Amino acid sequence: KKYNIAIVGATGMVGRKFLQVLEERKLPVENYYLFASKRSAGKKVAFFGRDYVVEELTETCFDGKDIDIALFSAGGDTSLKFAPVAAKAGAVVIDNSSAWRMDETVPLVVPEVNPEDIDWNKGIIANPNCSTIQAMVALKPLHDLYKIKRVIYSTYQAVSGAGLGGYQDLENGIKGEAPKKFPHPIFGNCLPHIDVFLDNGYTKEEMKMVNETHKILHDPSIKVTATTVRVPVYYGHSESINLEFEKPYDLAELKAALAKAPGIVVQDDPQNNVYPMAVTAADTDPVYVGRIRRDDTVESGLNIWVVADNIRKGAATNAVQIAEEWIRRQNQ
Ligand code: A2P
Ligand code: 11C
Repeated sequence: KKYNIAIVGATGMVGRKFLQVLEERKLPVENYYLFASKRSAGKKVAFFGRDYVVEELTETCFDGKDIDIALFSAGGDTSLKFAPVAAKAGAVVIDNSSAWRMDETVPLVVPEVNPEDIDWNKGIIANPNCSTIQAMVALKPLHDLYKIKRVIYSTYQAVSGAGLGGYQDLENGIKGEAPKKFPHPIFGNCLPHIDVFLDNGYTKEEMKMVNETHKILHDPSIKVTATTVRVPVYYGHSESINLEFEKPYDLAELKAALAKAPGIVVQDDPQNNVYPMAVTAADTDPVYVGRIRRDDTVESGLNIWVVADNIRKGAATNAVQIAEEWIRRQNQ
């Protein structure tokens, strides 16, 4: 069988990366349909060597198209309103926004970690936040072996995570212009502020990391805390992750487990200056793990450094991998 795929938000930053990733990975596809707002209706987008005309997203735009999979990245409000419309029209929606992630009827999936959750979808599958996705790929093999008791995330997140506006704030900031997207300059600076501040003093980004970790690992007992920071990097989120395990571990065995886990590339040769970096992770799909070392301040502690491209594995690639896994499960 060949499938019909819709891309909603096809003109956006993540939407365009959806198209690039779909071109790279060979999915069994009959037809593609591209949707965006009224502003883009009629625009032509080059895709698979031909021009696709962008259609306006409306209540009836999916009718009669027999769409099997709808990849959404058009903002939370658009997803809230239109994901159910696409699902009702018969598609499985893979939604990149935060709108549905914590809904109990919606699975939140990283294909290397919890692909089985795809099976209980009721028409919508959520793609996690970028900073959560890369952490989950790294933590899953360790949680399986040693059971994580506590996690401390400290992130160093690229401006592209905030969309085109974030990207431009860095680009224009270098030229001395004032920021428009961020409340302070990002060039030459670090902002301990991603998304909005909540009543508990944490940002929404920090609480996404806490809540999504519990949901994806199916374990609300893990103690999780986070500080998320915007840094002057274009692409690639970096994360210092401090872990405490229930069980003792052997460091060589732990490194070997990471090296053979799906989706991970270990880069850990500090003597030769080899460790994950945003500039080498940018525009690639793996999650890179390095600086793997014991934290001796607790019984069974570990520090790792985890880097991935936030627009690829953090968004488009993970969503397309969910689509691939959904197709695989349809044909089992
Ligand atoms: P458009 O280009 O027509 O505005 P980004 O995350 O880079 O800002 O991109 C957002 C994507 O979501 C774009 O493709 C944008 O389309 C689309 N989008 C935003 N609002 C809507 C809406 N109300 N209906 C449909 N698509 C929307
Ligand atoms: C950032 N993580 O880097 C955010 C962007 O919930 O999908 C992704 C927001 C989300 O700013």
